[in-house]
Amino acid sequence: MVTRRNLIQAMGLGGAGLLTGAARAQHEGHDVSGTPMPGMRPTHPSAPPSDVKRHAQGYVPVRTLNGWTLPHTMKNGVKEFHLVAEEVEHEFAPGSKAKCWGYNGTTPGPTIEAVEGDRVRIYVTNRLREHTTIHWHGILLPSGMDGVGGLNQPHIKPGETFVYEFTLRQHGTHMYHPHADEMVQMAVGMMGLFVIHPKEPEPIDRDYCFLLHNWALHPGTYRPDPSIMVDFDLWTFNSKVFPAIEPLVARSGERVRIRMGNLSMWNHPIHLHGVQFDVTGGDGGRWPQARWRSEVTEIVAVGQMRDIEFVAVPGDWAFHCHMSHHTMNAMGHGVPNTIGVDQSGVEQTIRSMLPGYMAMGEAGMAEHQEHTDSGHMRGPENTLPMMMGSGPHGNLEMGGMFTVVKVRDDLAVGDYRDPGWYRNPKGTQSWRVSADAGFGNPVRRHPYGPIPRPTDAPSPAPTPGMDHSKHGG
Ligand SMILES: [Cu+2]
Repeated sequence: MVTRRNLIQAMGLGGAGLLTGAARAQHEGHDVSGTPMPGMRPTHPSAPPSDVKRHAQGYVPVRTLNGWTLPHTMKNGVKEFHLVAEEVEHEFAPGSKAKCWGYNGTTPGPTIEAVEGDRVRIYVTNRLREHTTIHWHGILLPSGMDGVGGLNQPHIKPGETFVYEFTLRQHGTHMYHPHADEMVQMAVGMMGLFVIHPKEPEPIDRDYCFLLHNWALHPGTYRPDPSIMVDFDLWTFNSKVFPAIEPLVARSGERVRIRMGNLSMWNHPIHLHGVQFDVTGGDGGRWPQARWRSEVTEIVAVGQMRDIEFVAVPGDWAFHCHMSHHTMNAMGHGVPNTIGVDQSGVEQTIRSMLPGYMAMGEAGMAEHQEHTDSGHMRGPENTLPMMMGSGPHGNLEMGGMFTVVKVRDDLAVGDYRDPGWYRNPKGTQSWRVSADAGFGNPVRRHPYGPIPRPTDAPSPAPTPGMDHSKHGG
């Protein structure tokens, strides 16, 4: 069987398929039935609510990346939801589909959205061929509603429907996932977000959320392998990889929150370019401001939730996991290191045994995307190239947990459509000044020789009247 470990060895650092351009966003179920509320722009974290469209209960509905919000019905003051656990067909990006398990037709399942104080009743129908349960991760509830199969309740057998009912006594970012055959059911995509808004409206203009996950979808296969513990093939925001992850769009000056939950097997240091964000909360709700931390990278540990907030600054800003293998697609950790190796003599020999073999990687791996995008290097079917995606200035050479925060001055309130690429104002973009590698003769150090020191710099004159003996020289 071809695994991620030996894929690139077999292909000579090759990949498969062809994928450029941004994926289309799909949004359903966003219930924005409320009336606009007047007020100032909430660029200050404690500013009054803005004029964004709010739900009748006062909150700005969350925007689940590439996902959707589960509609509910009201029954005598109780919010009723209905989740269906089932096998689903899923596309990570054009070129890679899989048989996954999820809820109501998707992985992740739809986001459940409610307000602190709401009473919720959630039906769970099991259309899998094995039993399941749902655990409401981080939510304060009676022990018998906690969803651990065998501990808190009998398992939900195939064909059965159970009901969970509890009152929401908190607000914050939470998750739901099975607590039955958990290793398998989570590895193949069963998960979802459960967002509880506070009763008092928060000064947030755009409220994004997604789940971090990893998948062992070995090259050439269609079912994620649940037995893998370390060496995963795909790293996803809401079960999508770059460039199929939709951008996070905002208008300049808007206050943006991004809620992240981690149901993968790794911790992910999530990094945002362009701003210093505040880490403002998680499953404990929006923290008091004294507890906020200013960061540019925040680790979202396994099983954790993290909320970050920032005021949007115009531009196209990369937003990604900083584990550099997590911004790649199917690749190999066991690839021989060919950087600096002249392979010109062996390419023909190997090609006689492995037709189509290409010697690559002598200068680095960036050429990988050119070979796969151009289509003259093909790998196993249903397998994404290691790096993909192109921007206005060339290939991005990314994959996995990467997308772009796109901030523009001229967006309408509540417009989430992809605005295209940012046009840098004149004089604010890096430019080429020379094509000569010897340009400028900058100071360089020789690895083994004496360290060059500026010999002609005047030694600093002692400050008159200062006694240096008291300062140790
Ligand atoms: Cu990561």
